[in-house]
Amino acid sequence: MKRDRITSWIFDPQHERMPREALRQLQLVRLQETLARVTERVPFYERLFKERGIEAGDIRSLDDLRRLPFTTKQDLRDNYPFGFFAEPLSEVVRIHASSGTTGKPTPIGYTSKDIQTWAGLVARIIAAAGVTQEDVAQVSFGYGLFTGGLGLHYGLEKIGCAIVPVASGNTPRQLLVMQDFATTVLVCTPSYALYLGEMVREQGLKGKIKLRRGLFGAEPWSEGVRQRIEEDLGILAYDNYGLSEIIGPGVSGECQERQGLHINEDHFLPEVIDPDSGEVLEDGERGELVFTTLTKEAFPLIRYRTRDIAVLDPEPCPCGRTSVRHSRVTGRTDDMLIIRGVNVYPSQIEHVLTKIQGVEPHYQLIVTREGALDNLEVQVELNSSLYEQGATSRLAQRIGEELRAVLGLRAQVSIVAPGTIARSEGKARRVIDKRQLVAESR
Ligand code: DLL
Repeated sequence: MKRDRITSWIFDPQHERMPREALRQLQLVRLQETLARVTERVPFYERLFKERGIEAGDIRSLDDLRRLPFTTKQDLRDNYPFGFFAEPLSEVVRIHASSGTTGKPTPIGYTSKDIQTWAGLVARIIAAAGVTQEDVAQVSFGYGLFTGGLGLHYGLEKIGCAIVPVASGNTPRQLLVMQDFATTVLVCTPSYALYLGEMVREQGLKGKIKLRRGLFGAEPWSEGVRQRIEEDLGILAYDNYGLSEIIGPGVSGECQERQGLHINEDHFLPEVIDPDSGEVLEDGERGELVFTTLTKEAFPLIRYRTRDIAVLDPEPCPCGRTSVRHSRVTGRTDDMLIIRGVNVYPSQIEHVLTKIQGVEPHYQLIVTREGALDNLEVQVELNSSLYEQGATSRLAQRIGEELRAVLGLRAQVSIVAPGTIARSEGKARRVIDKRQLVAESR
């Protein structure tokens, strides 16, 4: 019964505001248990620890974690499909897979307890964003191997929301459901929210919808995109982060302060490392997020390198939660483009574009190579009135100057007609790197 769930959904509420020392103690106990389990049950770890002369009992403090080796995506691939499972398939009740852009997807197993933990952690994040059982939630994430749809679904259900599992795609139907079912919470990728917001604006639907909150994640997005989504849909938008290998959504999310994403630290132990040297960085230094799972049964991972770039902030949050926060994830180490020797993240370009009045947050980056020289083309849309006024060359020049100031790189800016850039229903594909296509076709 829905009424029963209202009181029972709160997941380990004492952990969210636990004094740091007690939280660290809990992490240590859970880490030691996890190490004992993986040494016993995952041949990869058993072998690796043996090679390094490490025994599970050697890890006596959280600082000792640094002695353990990292786990990488390649390790998961090398043990495809089920080599990292710490439980027999008879104990596994669900298998998702990470969205492999190249090659085979990585299967991730969950026991029944993992599924419950996951729902509890997602519910925490949703509640921190101010969603309650009174809400009607439209889940416009894909349901399937991707963890977004079912992950958010189970968390919302735990809170007691009325869920509309519309899944991704079919935008006219999304808009219909939004109006007729009076949905109050939208759950999808920020790029799809941007597209839905554009449709709401263009079709003059804002007065006909009841949305009040948005839970967006699964890809990087900028403050500029947040503002645009909030204006178009009349909502407050919250960022949430996760990755399939670690659990899916539910790793971290923003509270009402929206000053960083609280990590569910009683279940995931975070570190930030220098992606080149592997050295652990101080809090406040930007680097690659690394997570160790502390309670996962079927798919525990030790020091998993996410390739996601962020900064950890241990300062207490005014909301009272004691967990460490991380900054927005601005991109992945493997999203970084190297153009004429300059490192460029697509998120830096988005940041520049969304700050210029009249420029729309719809863009695509096309990288080509002529001879030995790389060329970056930034295709971008203007709002239709500026476009119709023919302000294109003036604005293209201004965008080019601002990009040059930020990136230290000359880019070719092409203003395209409104609506030309493909809109995304899931994770946006912003970069077309034709250099790779040439290399791959050889
Ligand atoms: O995207 C899990 C998820 C679903 C998170 C729904 C939040 C909401 P994967 O498909 O395995 O899992 O992709 C994980 O997506 O390593 C990041 O690069 C990126 N990512 C996820 N959330 C964010 C975010 C899901 N809030 C990969 N900001 C991660 C930036 C994000 N990047």
